[in-house]
Amino acid sequence: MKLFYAPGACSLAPHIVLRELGLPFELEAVDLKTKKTASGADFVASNPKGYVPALQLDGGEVLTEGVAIVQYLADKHGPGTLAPNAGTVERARLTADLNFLSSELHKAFGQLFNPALTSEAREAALANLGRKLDVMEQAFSDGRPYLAGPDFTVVDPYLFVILSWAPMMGIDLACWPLLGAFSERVGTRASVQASMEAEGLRKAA
Ligand SMILES: N[C@@H](CCC(=O)N[C@@H](CS)C(=O)NCC(=O)O)C(=O)O
Repeated sequence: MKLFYAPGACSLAPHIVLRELGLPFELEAVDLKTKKTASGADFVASNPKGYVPALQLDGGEVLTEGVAIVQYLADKHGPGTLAPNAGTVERARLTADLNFLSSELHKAFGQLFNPALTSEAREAALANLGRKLDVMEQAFSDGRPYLAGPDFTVVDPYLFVILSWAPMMGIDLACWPLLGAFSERVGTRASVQASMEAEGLRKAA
C-alpha cells in the first residue's frame, strides 16, 4: 500500500492508523499547490479529487476520504480492535464521530486557513469553531481517555491531527483543557511519534 500525504495534513490520521496496525506501507508526499507527488507524478491522475489522503492499495486501486480509509484499514486488518464491529451501536457512534470530525470540525478549521478572510469573517469562523470544540470537550467530561471510551480507535488520530492545527491558527487549547490533555495523551503513542518523525514534524528521539 502507498499513502499519499502532505506533512501535518489530515493524511497524518491514516498514517498513524497504518502504524497502529503494524502494516507495511510506503509514503509519497504530495505538493498540494502543484498537485505533483515527490516522484514527479501527476497526483490528480491517480486521485482526481486532488487532495490527501489517498491510499493506493496493492492492486492499484486508490481509496480516498480519510474516514473511509481508516475504517477500511481497521475492518480489514484489525477487526474489532481500532473500530467496533459493523452493525453495532458502538460502530454507529464511531461513524457519527468520524463524520462530525470530517464535516464539522475539520471544515471549521479549514475556513481559518483562508488568507483572504476579513477580520469579521475570521471572528465568525472562530466562534463557529469554538462551538464545535465545546462539543468535543463535553465528550470527555466523563473522564474517558479516548473519544469513543476506554479504548483508542480510528477516530482518535483524526481528532489529534485536527487539534494539532490549533497553535497555527492562534487558538489556545488551554480553553478546552480536556482536549489539551487528550492531545498530550495521544501524542505519547509510539505510532504517533513515528508518523510525525516520518513526516518531518518531530525530531527522532
Ligand atoms: N473530504 C476529504 C478532505 C481532505 C482534505 O481536506 N485534505 C486537505 C489537507 S487536510 C487537502 O489536501 N487540501 C488540498 C486541496 O484541497 O487542494 C477527506 O476527509 O479526506
